[in-house]
Amino acid sequence: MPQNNTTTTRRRAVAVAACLLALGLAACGDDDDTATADETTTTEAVDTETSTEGEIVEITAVDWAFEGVPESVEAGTKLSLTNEGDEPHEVVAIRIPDEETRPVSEIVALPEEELGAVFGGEPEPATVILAKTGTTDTPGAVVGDGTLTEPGRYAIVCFLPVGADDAVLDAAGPPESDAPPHVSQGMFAELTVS
Ligand SMILES: [Cu+2]
Repeated sequence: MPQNNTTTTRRRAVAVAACLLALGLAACGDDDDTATADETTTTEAVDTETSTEGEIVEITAVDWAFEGVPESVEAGTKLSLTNEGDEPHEVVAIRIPDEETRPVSEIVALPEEELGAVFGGEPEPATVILAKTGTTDTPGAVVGDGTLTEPGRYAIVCFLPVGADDAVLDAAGPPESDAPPHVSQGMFAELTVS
């Protein structure tokens, strides 16, 4: 595994964590180009990955909701994101602390400061997968590789701003937008890893 990939992943995770705490800003842009290199390998490498890691669950994004999210999956399951909407979408998968029992639908509606309390102030997504319109996993995973390894409840959320186009996934830095994030339009789901 390339060394600089780890660094980039880490940076991205921190950026996403900051975004989570600033839900209203929806400032979750892709600030690196490393994912582009993965494009050619992700779609065709499915067979080898399933044999070792287990199932791949294909989630579909529309404007603005997730479809095909199972209630629960086994640890080691890998997520894939197909975008059938007219805007770019992302899967941000964040493990919910065990002591938190409220459903995701309540958690995502919390004010920023309470949201910070839920995730201990520094939520680090287990994985983040980006998908431009009309694609599957393009550019793909920018945090982790789409695999959920730790059992528990996960929030599946999209923080991209309403009205954005695919360029936000290529932009350096967060998108400049005052538009509400997709999560505010109902683009969230709950998934249990067992
Ligand atoms: Cu979205």
